[in-house]
Amino acid sequence: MSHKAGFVNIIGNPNVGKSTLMNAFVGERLSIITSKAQTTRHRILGIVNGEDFQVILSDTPGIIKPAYELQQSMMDFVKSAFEDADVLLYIVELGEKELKDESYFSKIKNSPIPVLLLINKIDKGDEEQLAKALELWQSQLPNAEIFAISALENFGVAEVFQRIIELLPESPPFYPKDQLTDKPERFFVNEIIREKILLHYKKEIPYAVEIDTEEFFEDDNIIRIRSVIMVERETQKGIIIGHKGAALKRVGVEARKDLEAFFGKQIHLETYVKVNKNWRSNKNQLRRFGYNQ
Ligand code: GDP
Ligand code: K
Ligand code: MG
Repeated sequence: MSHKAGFVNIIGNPNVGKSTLMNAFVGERLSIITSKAQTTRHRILGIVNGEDFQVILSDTPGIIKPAYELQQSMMDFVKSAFEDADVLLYIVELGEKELKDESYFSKIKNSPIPVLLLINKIDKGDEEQLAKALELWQSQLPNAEIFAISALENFGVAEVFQRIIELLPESPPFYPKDQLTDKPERFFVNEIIREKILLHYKKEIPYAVEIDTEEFFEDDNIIRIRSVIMVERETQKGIIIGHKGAALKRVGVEARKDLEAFFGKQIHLETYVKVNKNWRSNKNQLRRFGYNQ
């Protein structure tokens, strides 16, 4: 029997729905999703296995102009998304005009690999808006195949997936057929906690936070986890903890619920907050948190 396998890279502006789409393909919450830009910091692989195919999707941070070292390293993940792909999924949302960084746009335009342009969030608009968007993108990217989808409502997603499989080369699988992602368990713990921080704290706080899971110990019926919430300044530590510890407690309770759903096991989660001055600008620190490839 013939077998197809290959790499599919998902790119686009912040907040257009890249992580939502990846999760819709994989059927699991691999990538954290919030309405804030820069939710996704790393490149994450999601693997979809069938009897005669293996689709390896990679979710990337949205395209931004780097302002500090962490952002620079996030953009390196985006750059690598142009390499080694068999299919490129370029996501825009209904009403979006153009890519914020033009150099990427010309890369997509001149891409030697097939580009599927996905107009996402069509649940939010009407037919007139969609017709306008189709016209705009057909003229902007004449080489791309265009699909209208709603990643959130799982509309049109199966059609895109079907087309991806058609475009993949004949190849044996690259990963074991029971593997879902390339990231270790601790990575998902960090991400689930970071999602709660993004949801519950304002302004710059989430961007000053990194999570480091120091302990992940799996027993027969429970997983014991200890994670550090790293901030840059003493004042941020106080904000994270909150009045009588209430804010941190909420993060812990919500993260534990999600962790139990993710791992399908009872979770004991311990979190504490530590100040690590200027970790975002420190190359060694960033490497430790997995940002340098
Ligand atoms: P990313 O930054 O490109 O990875 O975008 P996310 O997947 O994190 O999604 C950003 C926001 O858009 C979240 O609030 C999602 O729930 C929302 N979103 C994603 N896809 C859709 C969609 O098809 N329809 C609507 N209405 N919202 C969506
Ligand atoms: K986002
Ligand atoms: Mg994302």
